[in-house]
Amino acid sequence: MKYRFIDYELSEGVATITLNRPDVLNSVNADMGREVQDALTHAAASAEVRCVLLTGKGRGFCAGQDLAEAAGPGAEDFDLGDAVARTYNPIVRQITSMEKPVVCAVNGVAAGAGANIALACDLVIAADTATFVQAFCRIGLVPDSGGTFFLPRLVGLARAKALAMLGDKIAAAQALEMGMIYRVVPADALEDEATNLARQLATQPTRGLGLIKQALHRSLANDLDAQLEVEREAQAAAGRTHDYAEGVRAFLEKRKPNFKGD
Ligand code: T3D
Repeated sequence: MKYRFIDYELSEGVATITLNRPDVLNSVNADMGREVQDALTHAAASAEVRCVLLTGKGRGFCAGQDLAEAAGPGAEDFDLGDAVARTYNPIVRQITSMEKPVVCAVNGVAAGAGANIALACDLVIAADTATFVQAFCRIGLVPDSGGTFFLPRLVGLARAKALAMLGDKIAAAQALEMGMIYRVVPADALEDEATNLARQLATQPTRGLGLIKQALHRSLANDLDAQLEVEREAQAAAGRTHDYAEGVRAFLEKRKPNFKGD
């Protein structure tokens, strides 16, 4: 697929997906939604890709649904549930089910679905100038894109309710302090820091990282007994990888491992 509203670049094992509608803070129209899904499908399937980096062009990360499109012709007959099913749910499912790490570099405001797509990623690194807004309540909507799932788990129910019902703009430092994101860096260092983080992850045992991600996600719905079984299964699978054999060999030979991702 030829992309109009995103950029896709592969370098050193990292597939960088850049949302590219900067004039409207990278808000998501239907075509951009399809392009992001196509790029994620490609990144998930490609053995060359060992980490995905999601970011935005310009002064925003993503302002959620393109409200001009949502209010366009035929809007009165439009079922927003269909839009969620067609655009946002697939993207969040792709990010969370991908068996490789997904880093999100939040370069500016992340609002509505844009905020929650960021929170669905595995490691969220933000510019110190970035902000997060659960903008949905401001226009009479409900957090989607996994917001009602991730927010209470990340920040607790009390703070999740306040964020979702007040729709306040939260600074990156506050998001970090709440446990919503992983790291905050100076804005002019974000690109380098996020790229280095993604490249570092791309040199790690990809299959093992995928199993870690899957096990941690499954823990959110499991009791301890079920989770111990998830860990047993994951360890069995990790133990069959070439990277595990290489990791142990490198340790015993007192050298750096050369992981291939399989
Ligand atoms: O509808 C469905 O399909 C269901 C799914 C819903 C999922 C959702 O994401 S619902 C939530 C949608 N998003 C929002 O409600 C956020 C709307 N945007 C804002 O509240 C503000 O723009 C921000 C807080 C994000 C940033 O504010 P600020 O002051 O930094 O920038 P700005 O001046 O408001 O925006 C800059 C431009 O981007 C501006 O255009 P202009 O005036 O320069 O021509 C603005 O209209 C445009 N823009 C920003 N967000 C959107 C947008 N255009 C379309 N859709 C947007 N979401």
